[in-house]
Amino acid sequence: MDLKAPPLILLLGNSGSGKSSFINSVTGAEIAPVGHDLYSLTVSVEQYTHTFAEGARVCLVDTPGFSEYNDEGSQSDLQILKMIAEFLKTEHDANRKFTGVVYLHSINGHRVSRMARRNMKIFKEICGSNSMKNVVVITTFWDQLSDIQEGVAKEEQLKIEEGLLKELHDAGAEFLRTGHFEPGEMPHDASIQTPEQILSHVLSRDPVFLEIQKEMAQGASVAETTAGSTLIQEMEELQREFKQRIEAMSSEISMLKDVNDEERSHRKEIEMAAAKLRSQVEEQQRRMQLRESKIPEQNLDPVSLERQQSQDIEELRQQLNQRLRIEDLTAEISLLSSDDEEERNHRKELEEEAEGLRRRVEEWEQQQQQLGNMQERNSKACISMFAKSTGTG
Ligand SMILES: Nc1nc2c(ncn2[C@@H]2O[C@H](COP(=O)(O)OP(=O)(O)OP(=O)(O)O)[C@@H](O)[C@H]2O)c(=O)[nH]1
Ligand SMILES: [Mg+2]
Repeated sequence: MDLKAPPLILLLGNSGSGKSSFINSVTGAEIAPVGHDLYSLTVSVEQYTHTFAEGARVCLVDTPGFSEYNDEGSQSDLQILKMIAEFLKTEHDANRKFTGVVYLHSINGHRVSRMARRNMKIFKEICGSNSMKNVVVITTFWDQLSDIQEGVAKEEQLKIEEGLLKELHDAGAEFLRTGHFEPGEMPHDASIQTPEQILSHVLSRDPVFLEIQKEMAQGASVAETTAGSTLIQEMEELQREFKQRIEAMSSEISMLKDVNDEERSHRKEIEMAAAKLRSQVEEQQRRMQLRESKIPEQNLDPVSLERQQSQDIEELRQQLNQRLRIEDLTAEISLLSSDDEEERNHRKELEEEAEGLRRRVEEWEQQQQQLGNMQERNSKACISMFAKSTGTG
């Protein structure tokens, strides 16, 4: 082992938990790119060496964070784990152990999402139970809490709830609090420390190899490590859920199509009835006009004239009723048309969502396939190496 190499500190945590910001605060320089909102900024594993005033050095390893808020997972989570695992394997091969493994978690989030729980599980599996004494959980964003008790309660939940960070806490991992502070500014509560203060805690431990390093050193591919198989299992579970959702959406889409067909034929019937009424009204109008035009030529006696007038009144009444009926039918048609449009839009939305889900499932399947191929290649390489070393190849 290179005795001059500075102690290694690995930073892990969800995207946006503040890993890069932590490094920038310690080094006092904007060297690690910092993200905004929910977009992951760090895209690769990067090492930053910092020299303290007294000359000691430390190497901080920044990593891209897993998705936390998107409960549908992210296809890149698998690539991120692969990137981190491969870096850790290289460090193992160079006999470089980790003095500290830090898990950053924002105390300011609304709830611990399903993805955040999964990420905590993967973190525990990356470390393994033998490196717990080197693990430090740092909760960030304490500067943003108006009520510190709110953060204390959330931190307590992380420590005691099964499936969160209980195992780390029970195994003796230290929990520390930090936030953003201006240079020289001291935190508003004694329990909160600046990143620089925190780092001195982390540096006092004996370096260790992490579980995932040991697993990979024994020949496991990323997918075969405990953390890798948990991630793949979770993604398979999500794939199953997506497929179920696609099925449910498809049956809703075809139901909407049936309803639309029914409504279309109903609308056609109404339109035909309205057209028939309209032509009847036109026919009556024509007859009345014809009659009116003939009146001066006819020399009707008073009785015939009265009969003629009451006949006209009756026809006018009928015309009025038919006009009202046509108006009703026209209103019904336009109502049906607007419903139709709403349903068409709804169906379009469903179709688009289902298509998106289908694409993601396909992407995952491709990724898993690639991992499978990789595994196969690794196994073949191992067999051929074994054959060469035993002289049987
Ligand atoms: N107020 C406050 N803001 C923080 C804190 N930590 C991080 N931020 C902000 O949160 C955002 C994300 O921070 P990053 O340091 O990029 O987070 P990250 O963990 O490196 O994220 P990825 O690179 O995506 O994995 C940035 O806008 C930071 O300024 C904190 O403790 N307090
Ligand atoms: Mg980052």
